[in-house]
Amino acid sequence: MIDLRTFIKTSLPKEKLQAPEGKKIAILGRPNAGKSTFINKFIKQDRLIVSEIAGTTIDAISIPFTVNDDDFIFIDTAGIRKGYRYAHKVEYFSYVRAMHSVEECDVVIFICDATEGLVDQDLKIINMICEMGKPVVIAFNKMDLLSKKEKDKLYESKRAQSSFVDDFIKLEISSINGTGFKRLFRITNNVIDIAQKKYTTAALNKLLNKFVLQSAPPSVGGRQLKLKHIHFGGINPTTLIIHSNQDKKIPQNYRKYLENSLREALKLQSIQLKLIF
Ligand SMILES: Nc1nc2c(ncn2[C@@H]2O[C@H](COP(=O)(O)OP(=O)(O)OP(=O)(O)O)[C@@H](O)[C@H]2O)c(=O)[nH]1
Ligand SMILES: [Mg+2]
Repeated sequence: MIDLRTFIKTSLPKEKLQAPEGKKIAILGRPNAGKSTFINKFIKQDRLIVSEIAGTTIDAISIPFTVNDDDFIFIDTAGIRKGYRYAHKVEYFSYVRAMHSVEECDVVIFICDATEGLVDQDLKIINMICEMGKPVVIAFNKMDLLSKKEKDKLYESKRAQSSFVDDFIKLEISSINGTGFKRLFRITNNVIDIAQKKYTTAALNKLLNKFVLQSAPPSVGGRQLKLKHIHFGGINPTTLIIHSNQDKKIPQNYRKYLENSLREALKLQSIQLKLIF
């Protein structure tokens, strides 16, 4: 009788399987938001199990696909529920795998169940992704279930109007119907390009000079604050380093002014920006 080890050895392909290449898009959200449904509909195949029972997906799964000869990979992840830390081992493992997918990816599409709106747990997950420096696009899913009035309410909630949520691109989709997909994909792809952009010192200095002219730096402790130059430090998060004559003493509101001005000029909506003084 052929033993199991020999059977497996002879059945496996001889060449090592190549890991698929392409831009990685991780799909995150709470359980039941419609993450797997979204991917299935997008790639027009029933690759992933979908059900109305929350917690269907328990491991991160990569799905390669191409659009106009460009390679991409969706990473489906398990929904992250409130209280996952204290939950069963399987759920904690699912959470760790989802976060590992964020580490690996170029961008996250955060799927929010629009019938429930943005809840605290959504903001918590988005915040964890931000702390890992990755860009996030928010997609309100299940829009087919919302009335006109409910759609308006989606943006009127306190959370949706917070300055935190304001920093992200928000789009509407229905994963059952496939509506909103083209726009979501085009914008997500664009976000990847901007998030991976490297900036020259010359271009950044030109911007800094403009901002300083628009609003002069204040005096700190009787000394005029001088911003000398700015240079690029890396991506994910987009890191910019500003040199001045009194790095420690730059007032918070002037830091915020520079941050907002840079965000706007470099079109960094949905992209994490880190300023080092
Ligand atoms: N009406 C409507 N239902 C949707 C839509 N997207 C998903 N659903 C339903 O929502 C339920 C959950 O979908 P899933 O794709 O399994 O959700 P998931 O986010 O992958 O969930 P977990 O794997 O548990 O994290 C299923 O019953 C879907 O049919 C949508 O756009 N419209
Ligand atoms: Mg799923």
